[in-house]
Amino acid sequence: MPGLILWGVGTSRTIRPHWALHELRLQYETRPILPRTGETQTAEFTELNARQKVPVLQDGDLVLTESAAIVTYLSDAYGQPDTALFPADARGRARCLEWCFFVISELDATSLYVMRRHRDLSHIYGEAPSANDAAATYFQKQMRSVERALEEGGHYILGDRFTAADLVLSTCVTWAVRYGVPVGEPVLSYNERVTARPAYARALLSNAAPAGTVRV
Ligand SMILES: N[C@@H](CCC(=O)N[C@@H](CS)C(=O)NCC(=O)O)C(=O)O
Repeated sequence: MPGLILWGVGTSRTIRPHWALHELRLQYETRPILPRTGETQTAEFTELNARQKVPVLQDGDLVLTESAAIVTYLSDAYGQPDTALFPADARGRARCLEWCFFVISELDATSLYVMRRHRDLSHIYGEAPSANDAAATYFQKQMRSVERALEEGGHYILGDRFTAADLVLSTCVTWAVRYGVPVGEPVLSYNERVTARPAYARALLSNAAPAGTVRV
């Protein structure tokens, strides 16, 4: 069994690789460090990730950051025909990557993370109510493409098979619901379906922050 080590717990980004590891039924060790505790600022961690962010995956001498890149690598390196998180054919893989990049750039970075910075983390990044409102509106507009994909009738975003696109998308839908951004019924039922997966329940446990941690 490979020596997989995952750094980071407690966030919508860290749950992605935990979830992928459980979908792929891999054994791994967790280093349960959290943002804004000082744990991402240590010399040891900065040596691994100069960006001082979680999640980080170590697989032997490979050190990988960025949640969606980690999910992709894990599936490519360890996916079996029944567990892989990407379609095997080039076009299917491209479509899945297209969704992953869309989710990470449009839903996460441009919408939800803007809200996170200027709401929960406004003591660090400043108050910006109009940026918050615009980000919520933008999120809802971008979600129309998700609604349309689901209208095509598949159980998952690319049809009948759960893929990395569902994994990353679901973490953003859950995040939006937590922030009170309106999400339509078809997307909510889709998200219930996806988060009912046993691997998600295990990922939630693996991603739980240690009791008593203080974040600044
Ligand atoms: N695009 C990155 C974002 C990673 C990120 O921003 N991580 C935050 C936690 S969600 C972090 O580690 N912040 C460092 C800190 O605040 O100490 C990914 O998807 O992995």
